[in-house]
Amino acid sequence: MKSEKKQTILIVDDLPENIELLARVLGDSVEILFALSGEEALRICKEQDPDLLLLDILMPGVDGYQVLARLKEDAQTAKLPVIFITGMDTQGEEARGLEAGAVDYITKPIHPAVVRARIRNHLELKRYRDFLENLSATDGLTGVANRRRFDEVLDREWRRAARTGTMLSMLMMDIDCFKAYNDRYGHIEGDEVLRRLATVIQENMQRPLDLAARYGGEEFACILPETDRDGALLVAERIRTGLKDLKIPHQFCVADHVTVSIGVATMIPTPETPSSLIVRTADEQLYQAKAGGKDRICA
Ligand code: GH3
Ligand code: MG
Ligand code: MG
Ligand code: MG
Repeated sequence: MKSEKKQTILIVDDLPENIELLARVLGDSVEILFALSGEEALRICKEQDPDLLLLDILMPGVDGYQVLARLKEDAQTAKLPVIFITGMDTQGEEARGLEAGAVDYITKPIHPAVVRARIRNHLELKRYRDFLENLSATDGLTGVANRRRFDEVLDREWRRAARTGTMLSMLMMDIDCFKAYNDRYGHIEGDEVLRRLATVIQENMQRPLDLAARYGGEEFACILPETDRDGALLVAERIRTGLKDLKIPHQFCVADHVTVSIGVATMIPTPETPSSLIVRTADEQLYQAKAGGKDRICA
């Protein structure tokens, strides 16, 4: 696997000495976070998205089983791998822990070499899962999100904006006269144009929640949560000029260079309307931009 980024383990135990012992066993090949209670653990899981949780069962307040159950209830944390590390060493307890959804069950006192090996194996699985998830959501040619990921994120952001009553914007972009470009310069050069536009788009989206995706062949889309019409127009204009300023020669279009037309849609979603409404609206605006002469933005 390529990714060399250190993985993060959250150790949860009401006794600091247990945390220290485990941290020593793990060494510095991983980032370590810790929590002294179930409540704190749940908060850190939401905020920091660790790769693996080492979870004590018996703790005052929210115990390990409750932590696991609550993680499973929340889509954001449901898939986080949890290993119980506990003094409860009967087979009945072990079965209960694994049935509750823990990926492993380790009893105290721990054997450092065994614990280290088990954790390493689970981290390896997590790394591979992340790799596959990322692969299945990424467009192979340009590296931006693919259509599947776009649909997922749009749906999530649509529902979130409906809940909070905030504005959601999107851009639909389509390269101008791209068929002619391929015909004149070849598909390899055409692919390079798609990559360069993807880079321009990514460079011009600044907020962490913004998403750039390849919507179809030579069509890209951006989801801009909590962004009003003016904000969306600003992003669109930066992308339009950003591509044009690359001055990629194109003899057979409106300018002498490769250009893009962009449709902008902004709305406050309601729970009754489907998220496809914003796509349709952006599409209509894109059509207007094409009809108006291309290399422009309509909103
Ligand atoms: P318009 O200005 O109205 O958008 O015209 P257009 O020629 O760009 O639009 P049209 O939809 O007729 O053609 C889109 C072209 O995009 C057709 C296809 O050759 C090209 N295309 C789609 N996907 C890819 C791809 O992955 N690589 C390359 N090189 N070209 C692609
Ligand atoms: Mg305890
Ligand atoms: Mg098209
Ligand atoms: Mg086109």
